[in-house]
Amino acid sequence: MSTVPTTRCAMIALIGQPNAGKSTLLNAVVGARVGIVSAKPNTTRLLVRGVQMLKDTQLVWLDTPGLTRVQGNAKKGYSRALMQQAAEAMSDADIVVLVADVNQALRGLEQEEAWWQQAAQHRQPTILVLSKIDKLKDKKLLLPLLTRLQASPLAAVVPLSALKDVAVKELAAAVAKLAPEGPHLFPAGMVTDQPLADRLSELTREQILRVLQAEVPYGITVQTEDVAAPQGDAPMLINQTILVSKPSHKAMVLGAGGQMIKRLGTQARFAMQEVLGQGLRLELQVRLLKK
Ligand SMILES: Nc1nc2c(ncn2[C@@H]2O[C@H](COP(=O)(O)OP(=O)(O)OP(=O)(O)O)[C@@H](O)[C@H]2O)c(=O)[nH]1
Ligand SMILES: [Mg+2]
Repeated sequence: MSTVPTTRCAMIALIGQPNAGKSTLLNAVVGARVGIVSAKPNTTRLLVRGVQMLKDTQLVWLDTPGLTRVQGNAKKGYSRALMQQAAEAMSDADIVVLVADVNQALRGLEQEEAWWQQAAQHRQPTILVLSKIDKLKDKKLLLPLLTRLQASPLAAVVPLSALKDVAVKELAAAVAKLAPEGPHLFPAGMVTDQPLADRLSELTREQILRVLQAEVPYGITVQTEDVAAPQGDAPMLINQTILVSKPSHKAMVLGAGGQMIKRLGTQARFAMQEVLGQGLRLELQVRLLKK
């Protein structure tokens, strides 16, 4: 009698406040730049999927836009935001991973713990990630919290640093243990199902978020117009348009004497080269959206 090898597959939703480190964690587990990362809140706008293989288990991580806490009624605000922004990821997921910046959580612990307890009541197993532990000076502060959480319905609590690659493997192992049996959803070797053009647009938007002043990037969209394969000695050529909504933003994206767009272009090109594993030329133009 022949035995059919069992495979496992899980969809995992990464949920948490803006800036908690969800996209950094996604990139760390997948081992590639799949989601874009910046120090500004609300960097991620769309659902992004990243795929990780652990032996026979395929883990499909769903990165979501951060949830905004509504001032004055944290619980209500959280659940409303969950409904609106992360509902899709949550309903698709077999496992939910809540990501909370440990340094922030320790500042408003009562509210946070109430939310974690509530979130752990969902039908799927829920793991809590306490992120950015590299920034936590006094690690002893974690102990009473971890002890209290042992009594919660959370499937696991994992303190980690995605940036310094501390305990990221432990998280993946904890998740893999909960993965149900099932066929793999993505072919071997695929790290994301995001179309290449969108991924390249996001890499440029990432640089805009990192470099430009606070309010400017939020009104900006990047469109990939063309991706042309290398020809002879000429490398791959990518052409993108940065769409801005205000004339003042156009001036800021261009910078004095075109210095800013040159800098953005160089940095975005480096990121694209890393993702694509080859040299390329990037052409950027800025266009003002007509009202
Ligand atoms: N020190 C430290 N910083 C981190 C870590 N993980 C993320 N960060 C930083 O936190 C900031 C936000 O990271 P993101 O990964 O974009 O956070 P996010 O939760 O995806 O944010 P949104 O997409 O806005 O919801 C960036 O400046 C990251 O470099 C970590 O483990 N340690
Ligand atoms: Mg993000």
